[in-house]
Amino acid sequence: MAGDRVRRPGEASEAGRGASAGLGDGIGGGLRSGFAAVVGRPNVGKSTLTNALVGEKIAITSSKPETTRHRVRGIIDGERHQVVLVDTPGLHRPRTLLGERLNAAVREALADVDVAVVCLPADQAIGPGDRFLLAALPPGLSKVAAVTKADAAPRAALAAKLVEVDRLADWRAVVPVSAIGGDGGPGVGELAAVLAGAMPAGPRWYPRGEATDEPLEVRIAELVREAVLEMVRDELPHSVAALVDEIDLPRIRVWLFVERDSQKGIVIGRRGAGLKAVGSRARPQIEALVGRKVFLEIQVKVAKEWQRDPKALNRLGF
Ligand SMILES: Nc1nc2c(ncn2[C@@H]2O[C@H](COP(=O)(O)OP(=O)(O)O)[C@@H](O)[C@H]2O)c(=O)[nH]1
Ligand SMILES: [Mg+2]
Repeated sequence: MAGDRVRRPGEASEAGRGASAGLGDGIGGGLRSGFAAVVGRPNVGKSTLTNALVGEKIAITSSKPETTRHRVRGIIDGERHQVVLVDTPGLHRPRTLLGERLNAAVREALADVDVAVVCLPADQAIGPGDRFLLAALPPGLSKVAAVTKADAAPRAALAAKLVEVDRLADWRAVVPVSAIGGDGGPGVGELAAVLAGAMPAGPRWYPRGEATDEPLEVRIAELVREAVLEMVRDELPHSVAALVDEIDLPRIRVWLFVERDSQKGIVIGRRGAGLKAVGSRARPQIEALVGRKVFLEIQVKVAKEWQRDPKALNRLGF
């Protein structure tokens, strides 16, 4: 890192670097490169699959819907290809201004990709949500079906599901994948190869070996939010937002926003036990990310109705 002080999101910083870096080894080299949007209903395994394809945790995951709140880019690098994956929030019927902005983010992510990876879980029926999503894809966009959570369905059910999915749309390929467990998991390598083959001739959009273009502050805030999601249940997950206020290593100050005083109590816990649990879960992952020991200072703030407040949403980066 250039210095130990990192700027806050929104300010110009090294992390804000655009997608134009690394154009050196260009089209002449026979390289295939492009963008693939990972789409699907909430909770179908988009972020887990993105991480498995990239080979590094770049997007947080959880069993709670709406875990992914912004577009996360992950990069698959090969000798002769580069696939930029765009993990998206699930497309759904919006209930709040936050929900509307999440949907807008998905539509924007789809506008100029080369292929859509449509995630359909093997252990759930295809429903109106999936059809809504398929209909919302830009016409003519190349589509690959990832039948996710293949490990969660019995063999016969998986075979029937693959046939059902195959009939649903005009796919470039239908690939069953299981993204949990080490080393990617069954189908992940095959899907990566299909995506590489779907890319047009083009330059390397990102420097080789870069797993994501997510700013460090965002990755840290996300790891803290994931730790909170792990701890809480029910409606609270939707109420939590995290923002890195300052990085002054080894000290990192994070603000956790909740919507009500009662939620503040839940997150902090008895004698701070809740916050302590959040810290011990997130800290090792953050230390691995920055490559040194850190002190996490987490402050819980109540921001009433932040999900419906345009100013608060802007501040949190939505
Ligand atoms: N059994 C199984 N569970 C998975 C798999 N992929 C994801 N999950 C679980 O499904 C839930 C939602 O995953 P996530 O990636 O956050 O879904 P997203 O909302 O579509 O991004 C989490 O609890 C994951 O652990 C998989 O391949 N197999
Ligand atoms: Mg997700």
